[in-house]
Amino acid sequence: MVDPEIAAAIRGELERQRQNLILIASENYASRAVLEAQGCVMTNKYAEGYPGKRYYRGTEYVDVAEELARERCKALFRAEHVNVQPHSGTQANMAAYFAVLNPGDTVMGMNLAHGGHLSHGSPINFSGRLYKIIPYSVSRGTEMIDYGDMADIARKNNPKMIVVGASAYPRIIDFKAVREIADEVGAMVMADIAHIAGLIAAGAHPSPIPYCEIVTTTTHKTLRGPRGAIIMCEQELAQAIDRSVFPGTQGGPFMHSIAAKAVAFKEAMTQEFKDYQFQVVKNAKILAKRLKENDFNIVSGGTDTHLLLVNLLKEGITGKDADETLERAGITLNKNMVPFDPTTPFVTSGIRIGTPAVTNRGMKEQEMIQIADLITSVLRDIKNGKLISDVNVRVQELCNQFPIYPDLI
Ligand code: DSN
Repeated sequence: MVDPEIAAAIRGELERQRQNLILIASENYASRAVLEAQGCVMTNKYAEGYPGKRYYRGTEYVDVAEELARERCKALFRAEHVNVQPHSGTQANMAAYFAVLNPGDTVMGMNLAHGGHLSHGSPINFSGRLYKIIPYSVSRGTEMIDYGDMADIARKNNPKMIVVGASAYPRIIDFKAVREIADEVGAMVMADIAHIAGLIAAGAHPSPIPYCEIVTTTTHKTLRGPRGAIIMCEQELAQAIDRSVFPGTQGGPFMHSIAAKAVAFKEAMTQEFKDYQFQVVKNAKILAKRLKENDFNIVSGGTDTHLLLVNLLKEGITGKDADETLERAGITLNKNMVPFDPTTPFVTSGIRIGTPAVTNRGMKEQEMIQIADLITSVLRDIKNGKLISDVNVRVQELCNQFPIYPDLI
C-alpha cells in the first residue's frame, strides 16, 4: 500500500522465481527463516566494531546474533576464526588481500576466462590494478587445472599468495596440491569457495580449511543463506582480518544480514542440508550426462560439483543467443566463456548450468533428464518460436509440480 510500484516488482520477481527453471549456478532460494531474519529490525542498528567491543550503545541483541553467526560458522566449517561482516564476496576478498598483501605484491589467480572471478586479479578489477597478477589456466587437453603448470608458474614468479576458487569450474579443486606448491615457493593460499561452500559444509567437496591461511565465501549460493559473505582464517590472522574488514574496508555491519547468516549456518548443520547438497551434485552429474548423450560438448567432460559448462562452438550458437532463447522458454541460465574461447564475455561460446535452485524445489534425477531434453530441443532449433512456446508450457508444468515459497504472497 505504501509503494505499489515496488510491491508489484517484488510480486513479479516472486512469480518469475516460481515459474522459471532457475539454473544460474550462483543463485538459490533462501528459506523463509533466512528471509525473515534478513528483513528484520536489526537493519536499523549501527554496530561498528565486534561483539562486546562496539562504538555504539544498544548492541546487546545484535551482539547475540553476531556471536551465534560466528560460533555456528566456525563449527560448520571447522574454522579457527571467522569474520561474518563482509557485505559481499568481492568485499570479503578485498579485506582479505588488504590484511596480508601490499600494493604491487605478486599474486596468482585463476584466469577469469577459464573460470576464475573478477576479484581474483582481473585487470578491470581493483585486484588486478593493485597487485601484480600472474594468472594460471586450465590445460587445453583436459580443461581442468593442471597443478604441474601451476607449480611451474609459481616457481618462476614467487607469488606472495595463490588464490584458488572459481565461479565457473566444474571440477574438484585439489587444495592439498595447491598447499604443497605454495609451501615450495613460500606463498600463502587463499581459497574463495563462494560457489562450493554448501558442498564443502556438507562434505560433498573436500574442505580447504586445513590447507589455507584464508578462506572466503559468499553466503547466498550453494550455502543457501542471505546475500553476503564471510572470511575464515587461522587464529594467527584473526586480528589482521578483523581490522581489515572494520575499520579497513567497511563501516557499519549489516546486522540483519548477519542474523540471517546465523540462521543459514544453523540450517546447514542439518541432515536435510547434507542430503540436499549431495542431491545438487547428483543432479548436476545427471544433467551433464544427458546433455552429453544428446551430443553436446561438456567442458572437461562432466562435473564433480553443482555446475557444468556446455561448449556450443560445435553447434555454431553463441552463449548470448542460447541464454536469450532459453529465457523465452522459461529456462534461466547464463552465457559463459569456455576455456580458450575465441569470443568476448558479452557474446561467449558457452552456457553455465547449475542445479542448486532446482534441487531446492525438490527436483531429482528424472527432472534433470527432462530439463536436459528441454534445453536440447530449444538449442537444436533456436529460431522456432512455436517450439519455444511449447517448451515454456512444459517448463510451467514442471515448476507447478515443484512449488517454491507456496505461502508467500
Ligand atoms: N556473479 C557470481 C556468479 O554468477 O558466479 C560470481 O560472483
